[in-house]
Amino acid sequence: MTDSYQELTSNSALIDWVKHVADLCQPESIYWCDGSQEECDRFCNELVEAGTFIKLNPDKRPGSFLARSDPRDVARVEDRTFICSVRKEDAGATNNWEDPAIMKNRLNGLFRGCMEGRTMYVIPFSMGPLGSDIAQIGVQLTDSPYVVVSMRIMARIGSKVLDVLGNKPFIRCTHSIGYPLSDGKKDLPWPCDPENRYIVHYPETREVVSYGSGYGGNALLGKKCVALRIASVMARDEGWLAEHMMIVGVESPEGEKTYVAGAFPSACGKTNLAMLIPPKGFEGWKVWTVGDDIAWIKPGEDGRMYAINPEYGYFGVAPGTSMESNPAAMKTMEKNSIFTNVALTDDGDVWWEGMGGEKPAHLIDWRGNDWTPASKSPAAHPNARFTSPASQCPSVDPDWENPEGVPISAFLFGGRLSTTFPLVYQSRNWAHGVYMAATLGSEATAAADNQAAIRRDPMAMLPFCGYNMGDYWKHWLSMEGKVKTLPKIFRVNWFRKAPDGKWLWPGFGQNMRVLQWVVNRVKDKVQGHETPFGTVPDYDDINWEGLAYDRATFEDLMAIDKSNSVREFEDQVKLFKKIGENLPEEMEKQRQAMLAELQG
Ligand code: SAT
Ligand code: MN
Repeated sequence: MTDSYQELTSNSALIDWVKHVADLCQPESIYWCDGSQEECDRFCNELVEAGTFIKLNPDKRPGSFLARSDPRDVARVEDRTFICSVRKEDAGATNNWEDPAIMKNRLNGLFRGCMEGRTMYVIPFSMGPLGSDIAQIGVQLTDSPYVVVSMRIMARIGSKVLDVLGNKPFIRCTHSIGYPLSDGKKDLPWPCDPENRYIVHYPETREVVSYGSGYGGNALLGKKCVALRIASVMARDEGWLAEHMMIVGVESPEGEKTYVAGAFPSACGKTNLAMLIPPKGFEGWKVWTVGDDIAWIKPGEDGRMYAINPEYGYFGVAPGTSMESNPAAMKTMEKNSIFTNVALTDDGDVWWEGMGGEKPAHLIDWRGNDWTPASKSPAAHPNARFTSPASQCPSVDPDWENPEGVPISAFLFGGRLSTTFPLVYQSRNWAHGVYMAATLGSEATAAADNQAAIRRDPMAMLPFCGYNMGDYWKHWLSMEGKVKTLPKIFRVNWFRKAPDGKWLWPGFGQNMRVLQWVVNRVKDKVQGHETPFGTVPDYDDINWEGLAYDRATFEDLMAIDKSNSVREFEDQVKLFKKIGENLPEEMEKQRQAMLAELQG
């Protein structure tokens, strides 16, 4: 056995680790993935035979499949996600922590014999273009073929990764669905162990161990586990940023391209922004997609920050995605895609709520039951997903695989806020911008008193920062000393409402008007004016061609209400208290300055 491994790789640490995990998990066989199309087709056929996959109608959706998960395994499980740093303080107040020795012991118990009767797949993967200085190599061991074919879309996998890896160290990712086929036990279409799920990170040794779930970020370990939680720790140690950000290139009719990266908590239209189609009035403009979810950003030799998208595909929320809201996403998933927990049409295609058009008269819902428009429950699960190759995106940036990355000129941070926050404002300086990003959040519920409670989600990284949140903010602040030309920082809010509850801003493609202002600010082409929040556009600074939007509505959209704002800045104390001892002094200084501005 060992001999044949040595034909695949000379990396003896990798071979030893694979053998060690196999000894523990007792799989029936071990399979090293080469990443080829032939291999993928074979696994997809096996998944169809096992009942995990339904092959979609090849005339409608070539090369595509539908999977229905166990209804108990439908999303990331944050309460079962742990950062097991050596010191508890290094995980901080916003992460679950357990002593690594205790956790390893517990997981060893769960993993013992957990792959009996199954194949253990070895998936070498590269987050980032193969061979890029910014890329990182990991190896995932898993007993789920669904994970293998999904990872092949989401990351660059297979033999070519082993060639680049050589004898170098790699990020160890161990995954099991936790459903051994011992004593002739029958398999299920979606085997899992929802009672015992664990998503565990050991930041010091750059390891991930995941048990019991086959879904999304719980199981495709290159994504949130490696590219955010582990990478954020590497970034801290090495002086770069691993962020939960989309990346776009905004191209003017003159062909000038400005790259912008943006962080948004969930349900803020991040994917739509990443694939924005400029509206009427922006003829000759183009928005190019570099990434929809994650950005790794490093200082370049010219003193600017360069970003890559470490992923190879999109794992997007299907419900709400339509030809109106996001035509580029719809085109991306026309073929070679895996759909999970969407509904199946009678002609073998997919459907979900918010897809547009008429509701089909009959569907099979995400649980496998008959569904009609009279049914009470949704046909697709609200967290149903499409998994599609980024290369199929019609707006994919020609430089999306550039190993050097693309130069970032601006960072956007945006929550979903119905009051208080204007459409857009720019920070006064770097530290002020970091403070604006750290206090980011979305409204938790619509409240009666005109100001709902804000669920804070610093930099949209709350579930993804692999270390102490206070130290993470310090790391962001420290960039000022290290990077010559830092991106400018902006807060945006597409979701402000009038007192009568109507949206003040149309959003979607119209957000282009804001992107253009951001680009103009970065290039010093417009001034705007100062407010207690930061620099805001004047009405005449925005291109209104193609949109009837009057001055009075714009004033409402941009208005800064003193009492609401004071309440906001006072409310931020709760988050700062939670961060505790590791809170950088600068944060409280910024908060006090904002209050003073408002009250002055
Ligand atoms: O399931 S993922 O973590 O990949 C997506 C998400 O929940 O944000
Ligand atoms: Mn995300």
